[in-house]
Amino acid sequence: MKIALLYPAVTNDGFAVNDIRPKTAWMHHGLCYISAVLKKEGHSVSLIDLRQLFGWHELPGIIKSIKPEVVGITIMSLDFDAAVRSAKIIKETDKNIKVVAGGVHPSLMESELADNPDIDYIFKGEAEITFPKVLEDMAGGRLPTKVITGERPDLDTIPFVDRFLFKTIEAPVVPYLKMPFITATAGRGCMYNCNFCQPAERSIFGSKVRRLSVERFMEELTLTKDSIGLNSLMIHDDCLVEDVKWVERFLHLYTKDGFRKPFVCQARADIIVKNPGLFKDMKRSGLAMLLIGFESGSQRMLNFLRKGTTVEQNYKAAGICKRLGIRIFANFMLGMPTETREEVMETVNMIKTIKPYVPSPTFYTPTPGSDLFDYCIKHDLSLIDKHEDYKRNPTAPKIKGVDYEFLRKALEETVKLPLSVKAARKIDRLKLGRFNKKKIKNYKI
Ligand code: B12
Repeated sequence: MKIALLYPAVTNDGFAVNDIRPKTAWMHHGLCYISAVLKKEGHSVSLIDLRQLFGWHELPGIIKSIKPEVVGITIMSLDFDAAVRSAKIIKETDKNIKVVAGGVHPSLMESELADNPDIDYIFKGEAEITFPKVLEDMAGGRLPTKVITGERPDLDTIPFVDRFLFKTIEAPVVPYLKMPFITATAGRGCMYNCNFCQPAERSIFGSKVRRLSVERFMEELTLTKDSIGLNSLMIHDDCLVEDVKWVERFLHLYTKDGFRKPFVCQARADIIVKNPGLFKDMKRSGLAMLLIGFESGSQRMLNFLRKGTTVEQNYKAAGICKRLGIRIFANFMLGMPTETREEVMETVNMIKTIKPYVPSPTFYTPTPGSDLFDYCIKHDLSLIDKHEDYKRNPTAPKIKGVDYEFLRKALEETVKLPLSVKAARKIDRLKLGRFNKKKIKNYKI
């Protein structure tokens, strides 16, 4: 069959601007996995990446030129409006095209799409096993039920992600990482229970974290290195380091196979404090930066968030990273329900003390499917009335009763970086600038 996969992520990124289509943008791993299985089954797959369009006016022409029988749209909560607008345009262009909505938002908020006449099927959960069967049914004239739930695959048995689906080049998360930079997922799910996320992740990926075997993951990296090149790597998993044995084996093979390329991944403060030796080994094998969910400098708030870490661990973990020379990308939130001004300032002081290479603040945003989202609804606290407000950037107010003027001022203090960090970032930017000019023109995908 002729399938088009549509990535509607223009809420954050916007359409192409200034008459230039973006050359760099990250790929969507969910769509790339789907593309890989569908191609393996013999389907023809194309991508409609809305970020590459100059505006909505281009979409009908693209649909007419591809002439897909099915369009699969992936939807994060913030991109809901762009996704349903795309579905409407697709149906107006050709009402015979079947539209399937999948991804995080349809998996968690099926009811918001149930009555939408432009969405034929709502796909919940993972797609690799079930979506091809749905297409087979459609091709054979058997109509699937409107709501479909995907079976969870054994990750070692599915094809590698299709790294050629997206035409953009992935740009490094921070300038000092060299291109070709690639993103990868080694597993799915998260064993922790933070209330700002769970049980959403469990309901999509199950309660048990599944990871590729290290051997299979290395096979994927080797293939990537040989086909598009690999000079730095970001592993997207929610918490890669939760499985210490997996990481140890990974380090062993990663260095043995001669990679030693800088990589970054996410971590938690408690794991760093409990396993400093692991992080020393990671640094030796190329770990360049850790994205750490510090979340708050207030113990009461960490408990309220069910984070399972302590403020003391936050400080200690930062100290360990500093000693090992691992840059810190610090994720933290302000404006949670019940948070006091003093607690906000505890977070500000923590970040000022940690002095991360990248301070990454968010205004707490209740996201569907999480217990804290339900709490906000129950207590009538949510100010979110448009899907686009699900973006977590510290811009728009999210929670009733929170003094956002105060938060903005508090935030200004956390992003005032010390001179040493500013200088390091400037040098990194200069290095990247030189690299871009030299290499990007010759970079073929
Ligand atoms: C990597 C990542 C990113 C990366 C890259 C995103 C990308 N383009 O892939 C970056 C850093 C850019 C990012 C940004 C954001 N992210 Co993010 N991100 C993730 C993360 C950690 C991994 C995503 C992933 O690759 N998963 C693995 C793949 C295989 O799973 P998948 O994409 O869900 O796809 C499978 C199924 O869902 C399904 N499926 C998906 N699409 C479709 C479509 C069809 C047709 C079908 C049939 C099936 C199907 O099949 C796929 C294969 O089995 C997830 C957490 C997580 N564990 O998933 C958060 C997550 C998706 N992000 C989240 C958020 C909130 C954001 C931001 C909004 C944050 C912000 N800045 O405000 C932005 C928005 C980005 C945008 N749309 O513009 C939330 C989404 C919550 C929600 N309800 O929408 C998550 C769930 C984190 C969380 N627990 O809160 N993110």
